[in-house]
Amino acid sequence: MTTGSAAGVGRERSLPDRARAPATAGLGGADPATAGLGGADPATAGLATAESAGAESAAVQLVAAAVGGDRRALARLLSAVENTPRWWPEISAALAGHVGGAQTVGLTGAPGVGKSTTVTALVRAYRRAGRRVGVLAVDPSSPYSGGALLGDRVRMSEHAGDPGVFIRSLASRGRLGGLAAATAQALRVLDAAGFDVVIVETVGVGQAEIDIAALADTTCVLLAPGAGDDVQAAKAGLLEVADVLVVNKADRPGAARTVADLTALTRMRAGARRPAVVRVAATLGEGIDELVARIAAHRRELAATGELDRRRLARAADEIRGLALTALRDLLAAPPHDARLAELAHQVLAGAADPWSAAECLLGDILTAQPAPSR
Ligand SMILES: Nc1nc2c(ncn2[C@@H]2O[C@H](COP(=O)(O)OP(=O)(O)O)[C@@H](O)[C@H]2O)c(=O)[nH]1
Ligand SMILES: [Mg+2]
Repeated sequence: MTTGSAAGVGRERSLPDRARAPATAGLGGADPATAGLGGADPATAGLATAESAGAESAAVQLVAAAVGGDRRALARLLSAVENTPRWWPEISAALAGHVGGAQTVGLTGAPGVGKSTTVTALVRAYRRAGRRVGVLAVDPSSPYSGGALLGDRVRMSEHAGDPGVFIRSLASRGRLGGLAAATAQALRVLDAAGFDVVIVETVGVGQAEIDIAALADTTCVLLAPGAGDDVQAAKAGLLEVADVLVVNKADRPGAARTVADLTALTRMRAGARRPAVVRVAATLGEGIDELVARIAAHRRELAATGELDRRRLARAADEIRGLALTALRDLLAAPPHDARLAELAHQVLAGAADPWSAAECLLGDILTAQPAPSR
């Protein structure tokens, strides 16, 4: 299903509970209360720089345009998210009220296991079902466009010009809270832009990538037959985050063995919910319908058991904690608290204070100097 016109794309999502707040309602564009999180940079006034007083900030305008289906605005918004963390407070304030409607799916696994190929096959399947799909590739080594790997571009070119598909590679430039935080913001942008499904591809090589995988409602961990991939994944903690285990390259020898090994491994998980194990040959499109069905079943189960809300709550709390810690760290490094810190360090060295009471002192100073914004 294609709408043909970019303006129509925001209406395709059929979730009934999706209350679309007016784009400008209650949004804290240039609210000084948000300035603290953005850092002490005078440019924090941010996207609003050239705006006249009382006008909507550029962030609010950009979000409104992206929510309305403007793909160029969406691309610009994602660039702002990627490159300019100090704008996040304004952007995320403007996004509030538009998010929460998308189904998010994470795909992770070792390089070369077939994530991009599987994403492409999933996009095709979701489009056939009339669903609008956003893709975030958090894998600097295999960008979908503008990068080194021609293969990915060629495979994805079948979706070029389809207004129901939006694909974006994310480099690791987000500084405020790191790549996982930048990805969380980008996910929120695609969610607000009305995509029914948002897929995040990330290379499963470290804790940061596992954190990113955990951003999704449903996390698929991909493995390929042989090569001890399953053992590696178990070591990396990847199996722990798997809601669905995908054995890709099932056209290769050893797939049945890998499926059996993984099934045995998941049985050893005491108490925890066991992930489904799905056989896929992404290049041939085999097993993709079953994968789509397993992802949907997992998501239904999450919603039915209340686990979806629990996960989203935990994620929101994590994010707030991360932002608060970052803000606190920034405050510590900035005047006058850095000077106070140096002074306290001298006192500790001279034996006039101990580190614990000095820390309490510093924290007291910060809290009295910067009362928490009340909104
Ligand atoms: N034989 C086989 N090769 C596959 C399959 N899926 C992906 N590949 C190949 O594996 C290579 C890496 O795929 P890619 O999707 O880029 O992996 P990623 O690094 O995990 O994103 C490519 O050459 C694909 O054509 C499959 O199901 N069977
Ligand atoms: Mg890839």
